Amino acid sequence: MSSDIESFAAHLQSSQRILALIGAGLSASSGLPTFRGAGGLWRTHDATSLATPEAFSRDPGLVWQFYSYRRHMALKAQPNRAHLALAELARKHPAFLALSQNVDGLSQRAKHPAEKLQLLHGSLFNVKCTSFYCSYHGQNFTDPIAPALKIPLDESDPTTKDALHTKQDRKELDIADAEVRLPSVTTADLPLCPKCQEGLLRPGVVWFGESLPSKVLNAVDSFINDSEKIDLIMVIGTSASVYPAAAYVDDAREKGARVAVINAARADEPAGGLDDNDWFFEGDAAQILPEILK
Ligand code: BJW
Repeated sequence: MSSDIESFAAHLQSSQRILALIGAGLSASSGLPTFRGAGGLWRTHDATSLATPEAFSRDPGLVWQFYSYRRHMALKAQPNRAHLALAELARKHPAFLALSQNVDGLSQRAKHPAEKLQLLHGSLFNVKCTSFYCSYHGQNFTDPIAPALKIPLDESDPTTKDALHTKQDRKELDIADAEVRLPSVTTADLPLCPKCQEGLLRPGVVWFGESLPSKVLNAVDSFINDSEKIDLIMVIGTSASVYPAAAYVDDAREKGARVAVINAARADEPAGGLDDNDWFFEGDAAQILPEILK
């Protein structure tokens, strides 16, 4: 295992088919929390425990508050230098595909070409109807998606009451903090399907136990299996602990790919471990990617 930028750059240069498996660490320096480790708690809830159909059935109000908060944070965040570097690689390389587990929309806002980006776990800005009888799927960027999900202003902060401060300047309550009171939300306050007007809308993300979109699975399968060889897979800012995403690392290896891991923590290497032939670049993806991709 090496951390030699020159040998990586030479391999990148000669690579004909390249994959990148992307995770939450890519957006960490844009200020968005990861799922596991420090920052993986939303109030008292493990973030992954809210990402299940069971959690939504049990308490749709709480789950919508979690997702509405994340939509708000993602819209306020900016793509960082790693999103931009990957988008540039995607624009200039004819056979590059990014497999993103992220739902925050930052790669799209960095102008990553849509045909070279597969969203494995959906998007915070997709919504779908939960009614068995309705097939509505749509996009929705309205923040908040329903008035009751608006994040309250911090009334104890002087800017809130100061008429000279614009709306944007005013400080909001940090509802991710368990010490801050969460406004009560009932099912009647939650967004309804615009098509059938009856079913509750839910976030268009892939929760545990749900299948990834078949269109996405087919596109990834074609990229990996329609050719004899993959030259390189970059594994960026992900714990590579969620399937089927994590299995793409081994699939690419089986097609001959060399593996380059870019991660803030050396302990978070892909499940099968690293080979002598792999690279590991330890640190912030937003700093490392622009350096190794230039
Ligand atoms: C930095 C950094 C910086 C930080 N710079 N790095 C095979 C074996 C075992 C189990 C299964 C299996 N196949 C399927 C399963 C079940 C399950 C699964 O994988 N379970 C595991 C827990 C074992 N998978 C599923 O249920 C999937 N569905 C499926 O397979 O359907 C068919 C089926 C169903 C049932 C049974 C069998 C088959 C669906 C998975 C959906 C995952 N959904 C979530 C939520 C999405 C919506 C949302 O965002 O809320 O996706 S969970 C969560 O984890 C989210 C993420 O995309 C995903 C991965 O997390 P990620 O991105 O890797 O984040 P972290 O926090 O884990 O890691 C961040 C990394 O960044 C760390 O390494 C840091 O060190 C690093 N870092 N700062 C660089 N600045």
